[in-house]
Amino acid sequence: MVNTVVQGAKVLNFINGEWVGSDSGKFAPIINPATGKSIGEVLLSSKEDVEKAVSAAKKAQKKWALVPAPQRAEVLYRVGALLKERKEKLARILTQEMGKVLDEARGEVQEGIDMAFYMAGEGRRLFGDTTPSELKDKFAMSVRVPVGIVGIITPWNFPIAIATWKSFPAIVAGNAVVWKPATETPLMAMELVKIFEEAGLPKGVINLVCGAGSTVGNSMVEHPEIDVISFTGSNDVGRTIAERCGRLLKRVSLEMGGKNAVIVMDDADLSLAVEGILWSAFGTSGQRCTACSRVIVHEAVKEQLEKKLVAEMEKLTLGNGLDENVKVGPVINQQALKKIHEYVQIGKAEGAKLAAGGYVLAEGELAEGNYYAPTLFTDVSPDMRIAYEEIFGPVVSVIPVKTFEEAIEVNNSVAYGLSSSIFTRDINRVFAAQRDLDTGIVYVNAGTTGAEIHLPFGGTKGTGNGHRDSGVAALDVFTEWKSVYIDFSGKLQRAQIDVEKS
Ligand code: UN1
Repeated sequence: MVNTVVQGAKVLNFINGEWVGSDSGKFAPIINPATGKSIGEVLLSSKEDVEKAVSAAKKAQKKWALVPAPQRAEVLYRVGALLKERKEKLARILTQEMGKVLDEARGEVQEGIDMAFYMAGEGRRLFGDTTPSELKDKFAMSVRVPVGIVGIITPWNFPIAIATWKSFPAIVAGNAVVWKPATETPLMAMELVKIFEEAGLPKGVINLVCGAGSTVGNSMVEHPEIDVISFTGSNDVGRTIAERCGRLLKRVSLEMGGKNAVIVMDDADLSLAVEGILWSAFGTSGQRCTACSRVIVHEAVKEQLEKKLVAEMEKLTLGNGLDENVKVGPVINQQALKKIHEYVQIGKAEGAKLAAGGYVLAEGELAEGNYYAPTLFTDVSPDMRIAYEEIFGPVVSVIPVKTFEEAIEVNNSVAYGLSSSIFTRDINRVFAAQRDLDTGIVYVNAGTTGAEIHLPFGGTKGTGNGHRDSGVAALDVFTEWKSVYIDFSGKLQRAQIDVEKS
């Protein structure tokens, strides 16, 4: 049993292969959300630190791009092996830093391991296309080339998995990376960077610049030598980044959350639906972009479903995620706790019925952490704010509907489009739903969470801007297409003009 207790950790920047401080001389505490206690501190960088990281990345990238891709992939295989070896230790640090329960922390590290081996395999593919030319004795192909320097900005809710979704494809494709992790979760960033270091990634290919607020992020977005920004985080920040990148003609990939629904039809296996809802709504305390925060239920099974749900919710144990019996951990910080509680007041004022939860755990040991009781609202209508705004906490709204068509319509009525799910045994509804649900991810007879790393991850509408993390699709963010024409006719052939003569 690995029993890592984190205390007094200090996270610095990693620039050009060295762990370094900043002239800012400032640090912020890292707080364990389960206890409210500081477990370390993280450097707060300045614009100059971003400059240093970019110049290191620039130098390193030129050489890295010339390393054959199968050799670049060897580093990722080693990263994958180290992640696997350290899975338990990393999961324990992750639980203490972010709060999610151990099983989920293990699952998150597993996503990183899977991503490492999957993207390492890409080192022997990175497929391009060959295409016939219009002209005789002319060869045409399109190849993927690295974009150059990639800026990645990652959130606290999946501090290691999302970092691997972004950095692994960027690195295997021949880019260098400047990475700003979330202020709340720099320990996982430090651990991943150490693994890159041990795996033999040349210096400067990955650079870590820690910070809080917008200083580091803004400097990255505005930096003329950072070619792409890949961001996962809040809608407000994402939109600001998109505006700035738009002005600079900088490619930007955004993933900004969801208002994901589970649809339960009248022919559903209700016990299975309840399990699916519990797992996807209260796992990670509802702090996943993919978390279920709406249940759209056919009126014929509404009462039965609600009863079962409330009964099962009462069994959920809240507490420190290091305890294997705990099912729901804390939320990330006091600010989040406050926001969740405010939404609960909004729901009540809007006339929704509070069927379970709705309070902060304010007594005993739990009062020291940021614990919110799993909460269920019933009799919610789609026009209430709790039904269409992202709460990012353990709060679910049950919305009754009369038909399958109405269920689809309600699902699609929100401004987000990340994930959705339907529980039904009707094969025709299954096919119609996978076509008509307008989200980037659709589940049938499963909750809204649990995306696998070899499929594209992302969504429609306010969730993003059309790009995808994960899967081969991620390479579209981190590569340029180059079209190459090789004429071996020995004469000047003029495309479009000489076609008939050739
Ligand atoms: C996120 O919340 O941003 O599908 C990522 C899931 C996880 C990843 C979630 N595999 O729930």
